Amino acid sequence: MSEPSLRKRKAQLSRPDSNIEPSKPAVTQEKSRDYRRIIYAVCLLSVAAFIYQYPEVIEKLLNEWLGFSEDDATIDGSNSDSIVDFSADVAKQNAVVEAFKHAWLAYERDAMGDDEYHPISRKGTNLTEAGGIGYTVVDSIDTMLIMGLTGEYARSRHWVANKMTFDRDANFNTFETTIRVLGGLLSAYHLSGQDSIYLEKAKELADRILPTFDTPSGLPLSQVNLGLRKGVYDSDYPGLVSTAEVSTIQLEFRYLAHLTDEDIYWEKAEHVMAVIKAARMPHGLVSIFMNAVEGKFATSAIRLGSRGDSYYEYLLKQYLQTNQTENVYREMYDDTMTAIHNHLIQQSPTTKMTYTSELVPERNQQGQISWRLTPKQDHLVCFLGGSLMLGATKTGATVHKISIPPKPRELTKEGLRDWKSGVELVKTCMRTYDTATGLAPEIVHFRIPSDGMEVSALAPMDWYIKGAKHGAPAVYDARYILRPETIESLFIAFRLTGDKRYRDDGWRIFQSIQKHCRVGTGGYASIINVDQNPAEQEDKMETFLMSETLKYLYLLFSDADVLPLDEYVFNTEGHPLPIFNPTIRTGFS
Ligand code: DMJ
Repeated sequence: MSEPSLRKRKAQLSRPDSNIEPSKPAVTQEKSRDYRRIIYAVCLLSVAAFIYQYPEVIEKLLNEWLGFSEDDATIDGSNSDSIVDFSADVAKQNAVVEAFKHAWLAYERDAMGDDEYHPISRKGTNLTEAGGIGYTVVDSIDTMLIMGLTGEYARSRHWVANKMTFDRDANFNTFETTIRVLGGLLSAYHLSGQDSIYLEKAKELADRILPTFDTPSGLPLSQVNLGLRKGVYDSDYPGLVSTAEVSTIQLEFRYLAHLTDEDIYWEKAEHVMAVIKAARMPHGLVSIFMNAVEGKFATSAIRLGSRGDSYYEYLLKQYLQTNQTENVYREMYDDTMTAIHNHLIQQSPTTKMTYTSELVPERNQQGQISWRLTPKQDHLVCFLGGSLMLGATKTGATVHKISIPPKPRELTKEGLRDWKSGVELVKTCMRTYDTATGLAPEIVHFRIPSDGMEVSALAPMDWYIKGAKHGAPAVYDARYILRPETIESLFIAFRLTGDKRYRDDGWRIFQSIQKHCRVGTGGYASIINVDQNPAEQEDKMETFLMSETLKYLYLLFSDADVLPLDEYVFNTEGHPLPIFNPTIRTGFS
């Protein structure tokens, strides 16, 4: 019993008659009963008026009393009944189409068919001495189809049908060739209404890649000699393959298996996932390198950035591509998202920016390994915000059809966790665009108490570009190479919430690209230092500008009926592939 109530009881015991009222005359008693009735009536009327005026408060109290902890409000606190406006912003879409044409027409004029383009020198180059394989052309075709650029599309198709060849005796990166060329061909096949030329080429390319899987573990080698049809070890990392690379080919090979009815494509790619699952490390995260002979993780960093990123991305997308029928991917995804929250997701000390850190292994003199948490985040990680939000509405949903934006009660505890982290990560990525050019650097570091840095212009409150110094040559981390990840997340976030702020953010980035990366004579260049205005350009236009950055911007301003997220998964290079019900079942659990 609590102190005050004990005290009250003692007082009552010491005054035994205190509850007994002196008797009153009958008329007075009648009058006081009338007063009480009036007071009750006034109270009742007030309650009724309050309920009438504020029904939602009563509903909330009732829900709480009934055990529903959450009310019906949407997750961002907005009005759940408001109608989300998904109509296209045509003016902004047209501006993006104009930018695409500015990039494509310059490439077509100066370097048609070459793998890469250098807009300042107005030259093309190939990845190898043996000649090009259509990197830029194939990476751009589906964007032309989506944007309705019929002339550009017809010329590109003609090039694929008449000039493209994979008979090149040279080593190409297995993963890059798969995501850009195989993914591009498959997407073009679907979006063109099944033009068979693309499927023929896709099949030929996949057949040339298949020998890379002939390793003792079944993990594909990093490089492939397309002409000789042979897997090749990367001499920079003897015996090793990168985790993201081996686990980011599955959407492409599975879709090809579905289209051709040839299980071999799926079986080879799926086996990689079984090897990764069997090699699971205790915390559920993955190191960025694996041993191609043993199929085990090599002691190497754990991160969501380079060489790690798309492993996490494809866990979710493999589950989505198969129409959420393959539980093994769902389990791997859920397990991994919990591990990410337990080990990698952090908050900056001052303004509580959510970010992901890296775990770097360090070996002591006795040979024991400990893991150092490093507050470093690649721009590449910015895919994760949108991915977490999308995952929350799929593996974290309690209802079949989730609202836009979701309501808290429509998400599981983990779904809510992932949604909130996703929203926060998108905000963080946007804040890394707060630079002199309005463009984000390749790599940011977040402040931690032990960094011993003063707060200054170059080391502000929460994040900074490591090694950047006024007047000194720009560091590698300070570049912006036309990367798409933040825009990709903005696109997904907009589709899942209808929140206009995501469109506004995307528009801001687009305007900065226009201002600093656009080359007057045609094309777009990377910039060397995001904190230098006017920016110095670098003579390289990455192919993902046309396959991802401009495509996601266009889709951000499109009507939500264009490539709906319930019907498509985008491969890691931005190539949309349709979701389907698989006839081949996954053979591991
Ligand atoms: C793209 O080639 C792909 O998105 C890949 O997964 C990682 N990086 C680039 C774009 O930044």
